[in-house]
Amino acid sequence: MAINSSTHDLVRAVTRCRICGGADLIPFLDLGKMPLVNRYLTEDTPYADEPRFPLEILFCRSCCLSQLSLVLNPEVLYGQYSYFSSVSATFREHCNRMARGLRDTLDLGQNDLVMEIASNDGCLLSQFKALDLPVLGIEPAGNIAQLANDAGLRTLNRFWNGETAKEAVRLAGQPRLIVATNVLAHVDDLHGFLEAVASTLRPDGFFAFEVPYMVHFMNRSEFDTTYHEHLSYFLLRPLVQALSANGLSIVDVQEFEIHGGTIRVLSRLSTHASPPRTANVDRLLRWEEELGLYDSASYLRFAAHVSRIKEELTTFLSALKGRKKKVAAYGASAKGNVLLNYCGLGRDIVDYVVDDTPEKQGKFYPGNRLPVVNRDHLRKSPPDYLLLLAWNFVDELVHKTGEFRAQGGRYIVPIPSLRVM
Ligand code: JHZ
Ligand code: ZN
Repeated sequence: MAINSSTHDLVRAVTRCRICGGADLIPFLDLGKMPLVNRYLTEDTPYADEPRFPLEILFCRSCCLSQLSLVLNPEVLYGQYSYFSSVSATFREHCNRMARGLRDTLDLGQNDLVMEIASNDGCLLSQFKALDLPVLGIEPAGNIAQLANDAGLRTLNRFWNGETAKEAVRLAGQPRLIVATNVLAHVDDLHGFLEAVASTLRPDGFFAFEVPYMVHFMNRSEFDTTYHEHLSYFLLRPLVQALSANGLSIVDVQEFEIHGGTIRVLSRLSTHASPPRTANVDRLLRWEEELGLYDSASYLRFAAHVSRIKEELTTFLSALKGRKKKVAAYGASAKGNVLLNYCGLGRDIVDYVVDDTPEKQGKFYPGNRLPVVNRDHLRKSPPDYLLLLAWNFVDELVHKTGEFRAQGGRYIVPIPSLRVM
């Protein structure tokens, strides 16, 4: 879908909390007007086709859910998508462990269907399939669903909702496990989404999902993970409330380092007699409270900290340019573009962004219009410094750029705070 009429891109302004319905929403982080950071441009994309929208987070004082102040049209954001989960070896490994872990914990067998919501290119689903479990993917991006189907992973090209759920059951039967990684934050109608999950699961079924954890967003200054796709920023407390409102009970929660700090929540139907939730659940809830994250004052301090990060990074990069140093970036992540646009960093500072995703190469970052190129550029036009925009994959990126490093190249890691290596 073309993006040229900004009124049709905007669905609504948020005036009530998407979980509790409360209207006591406190704005705490305003990143200004931001383009759609996952909508890569071609050289001749007119500026008029590059709309910008306010990017601001609100904190709900009733249920503690942080959420964007506006909602954009999901068809515009996800009809075609340029993020392919399988590009990162670190994430592929994470998916491999997740599939084996859930298979073992839930004792999944050949009659237990695994359904994945927003299955992307099948990075996780292929791991379940490799364990001989029947699988079905649901993925709204046409280009990505096609790719998964071509790879032999049966995938419905749909957004997840009650209708899709019925269609999925007609096609493949009721799932014993529904998985969803990095998608709950993208969903406006969270209750509709969870209700459809609860009505689809087998009575002995489980719903396991992963979301970036708001504790780390705050503690590690991950403000650049704020973009128009990420409608919600989750603590465990509002998640427990949303699950329970839709007939689901939390069983366990685990923490992982992936994507800057993620929680995996395991839940099941509240009607199904189950053992009490693990101690992890209460430990994290206590932690959130001790950190002051149920109190809006903590959030108001955060914005000042974000301004300092901007100040430090831009001062450092300007000084490098003053010394005629060449700077490039690695990892054309969505968050990387938020960082660049928020800090006002453009082609005068950063020459290009390397990314291994073929669909991003040859395109341009929205906003600053930095060219996205393949890894060969590091050799053809080597920079002195490489800004790691996918700071969540630092080890993998450093590992991949051995030649750059061997020739004296240095890395700049911007988050949680400026680090040069
Ligand atoms: P990455 C993603 O956001 C996607 P993004 C999504 N919006 C979400 O919710 C969050 O994660 C949690 C590239 N790369 O994952 C691939 C290489 O080129 O940090 C990506 O373009 N080579 C659904 O986009 C980018 O970097 C590599 O070796 O903010 C990473 O993007 C590796 C490791 C990555 O986040
Ligand atoms: Zn709320």
